[in-house]
Amino acid sequence: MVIERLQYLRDTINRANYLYYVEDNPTLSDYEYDELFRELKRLEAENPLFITPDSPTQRVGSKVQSSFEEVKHKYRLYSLDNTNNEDELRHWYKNVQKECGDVDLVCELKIDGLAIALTYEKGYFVKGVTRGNGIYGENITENLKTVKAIPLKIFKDYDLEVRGEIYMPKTSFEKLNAENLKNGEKIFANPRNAASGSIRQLDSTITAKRDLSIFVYTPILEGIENAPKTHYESLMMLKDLGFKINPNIKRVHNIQGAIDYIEEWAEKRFDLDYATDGIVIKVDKFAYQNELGFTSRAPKWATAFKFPPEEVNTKLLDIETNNVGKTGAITPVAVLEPVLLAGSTVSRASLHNFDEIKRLDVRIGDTVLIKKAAEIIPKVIKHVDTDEHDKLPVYEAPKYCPSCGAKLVVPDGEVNLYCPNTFNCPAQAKSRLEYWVSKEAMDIDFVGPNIINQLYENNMVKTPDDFYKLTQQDFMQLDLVKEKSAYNIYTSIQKSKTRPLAKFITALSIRHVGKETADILANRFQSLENLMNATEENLAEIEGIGEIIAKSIKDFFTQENNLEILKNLNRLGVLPTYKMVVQSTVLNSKTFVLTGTLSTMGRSEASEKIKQLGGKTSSSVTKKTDYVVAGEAPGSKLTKAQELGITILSEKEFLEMIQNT
Ligand code: 1X8
Repeated sequence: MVIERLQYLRDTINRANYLYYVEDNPTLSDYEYDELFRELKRLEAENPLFITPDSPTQRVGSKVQSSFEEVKHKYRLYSLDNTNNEDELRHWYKNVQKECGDVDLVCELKIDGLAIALTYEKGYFVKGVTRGNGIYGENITENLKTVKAIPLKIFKDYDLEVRGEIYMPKTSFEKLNAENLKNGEKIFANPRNAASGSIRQLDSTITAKRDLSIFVYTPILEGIENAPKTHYESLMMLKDLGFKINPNIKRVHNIQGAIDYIEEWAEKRFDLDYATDGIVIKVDKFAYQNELGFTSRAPKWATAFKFPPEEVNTKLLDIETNNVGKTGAITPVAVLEPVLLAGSTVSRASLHNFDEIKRLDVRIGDTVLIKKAAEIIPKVIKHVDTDEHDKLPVYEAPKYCPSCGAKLVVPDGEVNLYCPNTFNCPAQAKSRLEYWVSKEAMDIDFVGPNIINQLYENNMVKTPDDFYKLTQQDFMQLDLVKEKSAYNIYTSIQKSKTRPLAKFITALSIRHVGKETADILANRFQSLENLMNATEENLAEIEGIGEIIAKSIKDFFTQENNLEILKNLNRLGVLPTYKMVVQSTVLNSKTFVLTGTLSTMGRSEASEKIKQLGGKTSSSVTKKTDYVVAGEAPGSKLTKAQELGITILSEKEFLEMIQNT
C-alpha cells in the first residue's frame, strides 16, 4: 500500500517536473505540487528503505564536498573548429563534399554555457562530469541531480552517455544578480559565469537554489540496439528518452541552407532566454561522420560559426584616473552609462592608456562604441561622431598623481603616465605591497588587500622590509585577526625569506621586469649583488633585455629609497636563493612553446622542468622557436609551427627528452 502510494507520488511529481522543466508546459499548480511533495517526503522519512534514486526528493541537494573528484572521461569530449565568415564555412563544406559528396547538415544553436557529460546505467542517472580539458573533468554528480531538466531516470533502461550544455536563463541570471547585489554577495559577469559558479558549488544545496537548465545535444550510441543512423534522429531519440533538446534544430540539404539558418538566428537569438554564441553545423549521417573522422582536436564533420563580438553605443560619463598600479602607471578607466552587452550589464570599460584616448579623441560626455570579445573586459572602440562631440572640451590627461599629488611623468618611449613617487605614494605603495605578497612574487599566504590596507593605514608596513619586522602579536592588533590567523600570517611571511631569486626580483615591481625578465636576470647574475653591480651596458647586452628595460633596472637600483629597502631586507634575513640550473646539452638555450593539454603534468610544471634543464619557454611560435610540444587539443600554435617547419614533439617525445637528460 505504502509502496504503491510512493510509486504514485514519485511518478506524478516526476511527470510534472518533466512537463514543467523539459516541455515548458506546466500541469500542476504550485499548491498541488507542494502537497504531493510534502506527502512524499513524509512517507519516505517513515520508510527510508523505499527511497529510490529517481525520487524527486533526491534533487534538493545534500552533500557538502571539500573538492570535486577528477575523473577521466570514458569518451573524449572534442572541441569544435570555428569560423566567423561565410567563405571559410563554404570551404569547410567543400572539404566535406570531396570526401562524401553532397550531404545533409544539421544546424543547431551553440549554447554559451558549460559542457558536461551525463552517464546513465540501466536507465538511471549515475554520474555527471564537467568537460574539463576534454580528457579529464570534475565529478559534479550531486550538483547535477538538482537540475530538474536532467532526468534522474530515462524512459528506457539503457546504459548511455550523453553530452549537453548547462546554462542559466538570462532572466534567472538577472534575478540572481539583483538579489546578490541586495545581499552584498558576488555579482556574476554573465549567465555563463553564473551557471559555472552555481554548478561548481561544493555545497549542492546552494546549487539546488539556482535556476539551471540543460540542452542535451549528443548521445554516445555505442552498445545501443537499433541505434539511429543520423544525428537528427539521435536528437529525436534523446527527446523520446525524456531529455531536453533545443527546439530550434533544423536539417538542411546544403551549405546555403546552413548560411540561411545563421542569418535567421543572427538577430533572433537575442529574443531567446538563454545566451548563444554561434551556430553548430554537423554532417547528419553517421556513416559520413565516420568517413570524415577527427583531427587531433576536433571532428572534421562539424564546425561552429561564431557570431561576431557584440558592439553597442553608450555614453561616456567619466574617465577614472585614480588607479595607480605597482609600477606607478595610471590606467584610465571609462565610466559608462550602464548598457547590456553580450548578456551582461557593462558600466566600465578599458581605455588602455592616455595615448589611446588622444588617438581616439574620446571626450567625457561622448557617445562611444564599446565592444566585448568573449571573456575579455569590454573596450572602448571609438567615439561616435555626433554634434555634441564637437562642443565637448578635448580630454586632458591628469598632470598630478590622484593619490599623492606628485607630478606625473612619461618616461622616454612610453605611452603611459607614471607617478614617480614609488613607496611615498599611498596608492602605489599599496599596489606594490599587494604585488609583493602575490603568488607570482614572494607567495605569502594569508595576506590579502584588506590586511595590507590595515597594515599600511596603521603605519605598520610602508615598504616590503616592514613585513619582516612584525611579530605575531603585532598582527593581532588588526581587525578580525585572532591568534591563529596572526600565527598564519607571521609564519608565511617568515617562510618567504628564502624565495628563489627570480621571485624576489619579480616582487620588486621594477618597471618592465615581469616574471620572464626576472628569470633571465636571475639566471644571468645568480645573486642580487651581481645584478645591482651590473652596468646599463651589461644589462642591455643580454638577450631578451633591451635598452629600455636596462635603463629601468638601473634607475631602480640607483634610487636611494630602494637601496635602503634592499639593505633592510638583507639585514632582516630576506636572502633570496639561487639554484644552479642543471645544464642539459639537449635543452640548453633551446626555446620551447607548449600548446594543448599535457596529460602527465600541468603547463607551468612543464615550463619549470624546461627551465631547470636550461631551456626557455615562450608563449608564441616564431622562427626562433626550437621545439613545439603539442599536447591534446593543440591550438593555432601547432599550425604555425608546421608552417614554419619547427620540430614538433608529442608529449611522449618530450618526456623522453627531459628524462634522458
Ligand atoms: C559545443 C556545443 C554544441 C552544441 C551546442 N552548444 C554548444 N556549446 C550543439 O551541438 N548543439 S556541440 C559542442 C562541442 O562539440 N564542443
